[in-house]
Amino acid sequence: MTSFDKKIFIAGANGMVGSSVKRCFESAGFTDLLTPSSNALDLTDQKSVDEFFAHAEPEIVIIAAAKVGGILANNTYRADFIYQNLMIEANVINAAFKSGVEKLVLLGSSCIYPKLAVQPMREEELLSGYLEFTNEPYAIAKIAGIKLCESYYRQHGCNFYSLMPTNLYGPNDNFDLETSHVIPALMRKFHEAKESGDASVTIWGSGRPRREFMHVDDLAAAILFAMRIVEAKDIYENGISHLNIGTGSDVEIIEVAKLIKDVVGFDGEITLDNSKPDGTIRKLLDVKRMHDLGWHHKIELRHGLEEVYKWFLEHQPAAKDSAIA
Ligand code: GFB
Repeated sequence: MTSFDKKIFIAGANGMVGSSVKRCFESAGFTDLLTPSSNALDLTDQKSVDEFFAHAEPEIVIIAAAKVGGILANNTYRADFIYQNLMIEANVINAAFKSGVEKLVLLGSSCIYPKLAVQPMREEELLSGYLEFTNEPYAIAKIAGIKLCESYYRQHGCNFYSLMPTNLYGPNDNFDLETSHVIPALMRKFHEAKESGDASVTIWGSGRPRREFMHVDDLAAAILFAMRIVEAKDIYENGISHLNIGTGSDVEIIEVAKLIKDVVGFDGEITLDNSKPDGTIRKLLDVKRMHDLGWHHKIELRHGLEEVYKWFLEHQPAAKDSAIA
């Protein structure tokens, strides 16, 4: 069992994932959390990262820092997504190795799997086919991160491994309409349409793709669970390179749109903008391994959406102006 006085560095502690990890670890009783802001520590700068590790000497590292965004942001800012994510992962993982960190957990995304992967996607599907074009740069960077952890384990015996969450939503999400993921975008669109009495709200694509959505607090609980009981050797010696974290069920985008419309209380129509990309038609994770270990998600979609809408109402307009985490 991880003792409560371990010095834990949460990289990206101000983002949606990192802030949830911080809340979760604090309420579990961990007292020595290092949570520098991105202004205080630029993770894309190797020298700054090396100096931080030499000075702060964290014992455990959770990499929740990443350049993230929805389908359009991934497709548009392709260079930023691959460059920044590669730099963050390489700098933090190498610094963790050099300073003798006991355990490191890197977070990725279900978009690491091939576009046409067998559904639900088992961990073994990694690198079995070509990627979805819209998020290929981000996915390549995250696959590089997985392989960095695995390589530091295989060459140096480091206790470093990766967890791959499904599509996430939650408080502190990015509500910018161009760069956000679908849930915050639709929540804001339906809310603003309700406020201004609009007759309809337009959603991107055909509405037919399916996505698996998980509340970020379920991910934070999974990270804590894994940090306590999963070692790198449990993963790599079983022939896989990471563990999936998800709910095990998915919905059509049009269904989630109707759900959000209902939660927000918008009475109008939903129209489709087919000029926008659909992305992968389906990406449902197989979460059997985490279930077998004893972890299970707790927050069902409808309830999670209601909670996040409450949060949005309390935090707007600041939420609307939030930048990419
Ligand atoms: O959430 P989203 O941007 O992420 O889009 P992805 C999911 C689906 O919702 C796509 C549709 O089919 C979108 O076309 N959609 C409908 C919308 N209306 C909207 C809208 O107003 N905004 C947005 N953003 N989507 C990202 C990847 O893919 O998901 C990343 O690009 C990462 O690499 C992340 O893996 C979790 O699931 O398509």
